[in-house]
Amino acid sequence: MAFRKHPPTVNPGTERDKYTKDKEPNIPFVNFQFKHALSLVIFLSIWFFLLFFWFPPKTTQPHLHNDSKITTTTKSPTMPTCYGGASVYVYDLPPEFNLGLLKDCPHLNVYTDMCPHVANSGLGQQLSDMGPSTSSWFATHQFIAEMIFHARVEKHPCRTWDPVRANLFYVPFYGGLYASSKFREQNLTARDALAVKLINYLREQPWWERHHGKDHFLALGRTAWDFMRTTGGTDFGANCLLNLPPVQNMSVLTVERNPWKGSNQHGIPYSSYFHPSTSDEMVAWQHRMRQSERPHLFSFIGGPREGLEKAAVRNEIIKQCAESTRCELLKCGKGASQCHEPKEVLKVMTRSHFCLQAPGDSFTRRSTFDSVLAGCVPVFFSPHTAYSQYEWFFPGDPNTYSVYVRGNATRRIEEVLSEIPAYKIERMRSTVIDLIPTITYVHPNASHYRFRDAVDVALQALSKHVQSKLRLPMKKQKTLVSS
Ligand SMILES: *[C@@H]1O[C@H](CO)[C@@H](O)[C@H](O)[C@H]1NC(C)=O
Ligand SMILES: *[C@@H]1O[C@H](CO)[C@@H](O)[C@H](O)[C@H]1NC(C)=O
Ligand SMILES: *[C@@H]1O[C@H](CO)[C@@H](O)[C@H](O)[C@H]1NC(C)=O
Ligand SMILES: *[C@@H]1O[C@H](CO)[C@@H](O)[C@H](O)[C@H]1NC(C)=O
Ligand SMILES: CC(=O)N[C@H]1CO[C@H](CO)[C@@H](O)[C@@H]1O
Repeated sequence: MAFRKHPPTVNPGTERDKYTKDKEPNIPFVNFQFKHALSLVIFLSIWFFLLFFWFPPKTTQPHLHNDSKITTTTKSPTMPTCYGGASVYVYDLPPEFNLGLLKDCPHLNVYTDMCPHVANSGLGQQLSDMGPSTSSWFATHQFIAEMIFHARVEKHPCRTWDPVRANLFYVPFYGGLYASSKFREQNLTARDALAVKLINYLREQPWWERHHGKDHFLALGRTAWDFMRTTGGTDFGANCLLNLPPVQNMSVLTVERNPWKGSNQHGIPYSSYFHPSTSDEMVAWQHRMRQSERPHLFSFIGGPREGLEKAAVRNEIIKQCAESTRCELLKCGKGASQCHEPKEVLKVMTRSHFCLQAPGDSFTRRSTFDSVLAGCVPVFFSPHTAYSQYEWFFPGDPNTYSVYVRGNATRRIEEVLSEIPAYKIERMRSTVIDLIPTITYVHPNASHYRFRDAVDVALQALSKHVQSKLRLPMKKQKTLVSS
């Protein structure tokens, strides 16, 4: 099944503690030797303090080498927590902008019936054959993150019902589903109608005025190209949502941002298939990925593309993988194929050290996130497949979690990968596995989950971003409330 994403019509050429201090001893009653011992204790304590501050223990994502044994110096909460001071007001939009669209689920995508995919708040159909913690695996559609995001934010600990207190205003428009239902609409006024209506609705809201919409945001499950129609280029069905002037004041979370014109766009992960409800399930999965036997050096899952210059590297990759004894190839064709079976996809990826991520119709791929979930180190052929996209989610140094191969490398991919020493592969894989919680969309009803998931990370980063954009301390914002 060809899920159409879009050829960006851009010219890359224009690119641009815990230390318990002994109880204070009653000094007059201590004998001489005790005093010496005391001095030693004090000396050692000071030394310990110095070491502690010079080499502070890492308090970021704990390194989990086994289930339930969490080695961290900060106590992790067991219950969902609002991190980073985001306070999110969720607009109660007229249903035509979100849930109402689902009534017509057979026609939300010109290529496929979306009804099974919009089920379970966008998680899709539950998978029964995924081993333990079966209730956390779903056949999640690649372009459905906007629904899952919405379901997560509705029950999120950062949600506020009081707009006065809010520092973020979430506009839960199912823009991706709307866009894909109108790809074949020739009348551009009709194609853009709901997007235009949404923005007019927003501008009439009292909370828009407070900061001219700068604290407002959208979350979209399709690529920015689907909402940035250009005049004069090929019409691939995009609407004009992200080109509307008021939207320039908002922040837009999208699975693929326009690296050149998307300064208000922020990449969020595509949703993979794992939506755990408890931390234990996550830790158990990470443990499984650390233990997984990986007989293949690399693998590729995907189909050839015709006519697209950017995808030329795909055909080369398929050829090289097919010719290599160290590569596992899961080729996608037309119609039903194993490469759309979550179980088959993950099987291939959990058996490889490296997973090739060739650009397809657009720069990014859901496969990048499937690969991370499988503990498989991603190999990129374009900087726009991840590096210029997901800065909130991936480490700043690409070499710590991925391999970059230049698009027209004349050397064989196998050669490049086989030169990477085993200890480096191990280190990268460990980083990748530590990233799993961050790129996961936990089950919207999860109540015993302590890691930060994709939505937690996005809300925290966005709230920081918006506050710096407004250049106002939070307290001051509250006094500026319009009545
Ligand atoms: C979450 O819980 C509600 C209330 O029990 C239920 O209606 C809903 O289907 C659940 N969501 C999912 C995705 O299972
Ligand atoms: C295009 O759609 C708009 C809004 O639905 C409608 O008013 C207009 O008449 C249509 N134009 C044509 C040429 O059909
Ligand atoms: C966008 O923000 C600017 C101020 O930076 C403001 O002048 C403009 O009116 C805003 N646009 C809308 C549609 O509110
Ligand atoms: C890569 O290939 C393109 C066209 O095939 C060529 O224009 C470009 O110079 C090549 N880049 C490098 C670094 O070889
Ligand atoms: C020492 C220890 O806790 N080992 C556990 C590590 O995780 C696996 C997988 O859940 C358990 O089976 C081990 O008992």
